[in-house]
Amino acid sequence: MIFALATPVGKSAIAVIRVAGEGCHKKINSSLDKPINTFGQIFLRDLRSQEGVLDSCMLVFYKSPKSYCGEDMVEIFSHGGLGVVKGIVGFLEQLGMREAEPGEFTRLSVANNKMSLNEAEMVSTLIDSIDEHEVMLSVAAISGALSERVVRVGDLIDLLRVELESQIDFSDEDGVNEENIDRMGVMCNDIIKQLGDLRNNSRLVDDVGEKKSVLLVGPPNSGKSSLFNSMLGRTRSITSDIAGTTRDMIESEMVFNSNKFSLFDSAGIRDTNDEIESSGISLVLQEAKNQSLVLVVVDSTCLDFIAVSKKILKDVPHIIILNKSDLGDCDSHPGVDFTVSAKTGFGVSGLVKGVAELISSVNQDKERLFLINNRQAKLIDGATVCCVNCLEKISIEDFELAAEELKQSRARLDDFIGSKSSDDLLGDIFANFCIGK
Ligand SMILES: Nc1nc2c(ncn2[C@@H]2O[C@H](COP(=O)(O)OP(=O)(O)OP(=O)(O)O)[C@@H](O)[C@H]2O)c(=O)[nH]1
Ligand SMILES: [Mg+2]
Repeated sequence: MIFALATPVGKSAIAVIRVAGEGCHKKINSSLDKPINTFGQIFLRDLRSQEGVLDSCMLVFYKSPKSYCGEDMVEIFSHGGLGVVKGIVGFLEQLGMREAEPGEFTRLSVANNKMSLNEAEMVSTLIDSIDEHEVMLSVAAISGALSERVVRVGDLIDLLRVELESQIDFSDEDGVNEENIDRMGVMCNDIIKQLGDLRNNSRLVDDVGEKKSVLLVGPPNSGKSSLFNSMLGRTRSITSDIAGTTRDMIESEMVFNSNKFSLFDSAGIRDTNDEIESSGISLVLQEAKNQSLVLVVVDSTCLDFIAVSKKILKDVPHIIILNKSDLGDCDSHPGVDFTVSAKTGFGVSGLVKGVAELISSVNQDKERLFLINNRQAKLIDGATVCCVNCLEKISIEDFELAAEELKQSRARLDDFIGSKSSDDLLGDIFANFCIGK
């Protein structure tokens, strides 16, 4: 029997402790003021050790196979204090249970055929997701649609293998039938196309969980730091009328309508012969290339900077902001996207909204249906290469090698779903999970 704290360690309103394994219902029931004999419903009970009541908790019993991991399970919702949780954990150990390893519940779920390996991997991606779109994609990846597609391609591979094997058996006797070769070519091409579609419809998990970043750049004194503070709604960066006030990059986190991003204030960019300063400036420009979005801040004294920055930032998503509208010059200038005043707050809320919208659309290919990780992408790519090789072998009528390539391709799809995965591979994958999942 295993147990794990499923919520983070720390003071909180409630904590969730999961227990799994044969006999766990009986063990827990013997420690309750009144036993629970109904599954999938929540009950309020006192959990007692020999010393006395540990906590008054809510409990749900799950009967195998109808549980997250497919085994008998109990979920205990206790008060979230460190003392309470420590007491319950110690008590479960006394009952002979051991603490689960990271991802052990999900691993059991794969072993018990509750989910495929690729779906299990997406459970940890879902937990790492920080925006709604990522959540949507990872939930879809867990739901099984992708696994079904992969299984279907696997079935097509099996069909082609049967055809190929029969060619190997018969070609000696009757010679090669051109029609059969054509048909096998069509089948193989179809498999290659389906694998290609899968890959093109998938977004790589790499950037999931990575926070988006927004950088303010502009000439000295244009009001970058003032705007930075105004967007945050508090003073975080020092401002002054002395050019060159900001020296280092300053970061602050912003959340707007569930969009979370890091906002950076930077040193002013100016033409300079000073070596140290110019290397600082090229650092800012280099940084600018790695941002999700760059906000170029100018005022009416430095409108030339608009053309310069547009040239430098041509491959980076950016917007041009004309600051200090309160000084009177808020005529529309070509290339300006937002006119604001950091001093009076004019236009700042509209700017924040615009930035949040742009951020949530950057790098978000809404067309993509599936989310895959590097391991899964490599397997699909590998399976495709094998099929391309197979097609070539079919064309030169080397059916034995063609069948071998297909076997390799099939093995990769099996690894994708985890139907025949080794313990080592499973160990590596689940080591990255959180405890309690
Ligand atoms: N009137 C007016 N003054 C502003 C506005 N925004 C900033 N300022 C003033 O402009 C000066 C420079 O502002 P900062 O925010 O320090 O400018 P910065 O771009 O961060 O400057 P560096 O860090 O030196 O590159 C300060 O005196 C600010 O009070 C604005 O919207 N209107
Ligand atoms: Mg500044």
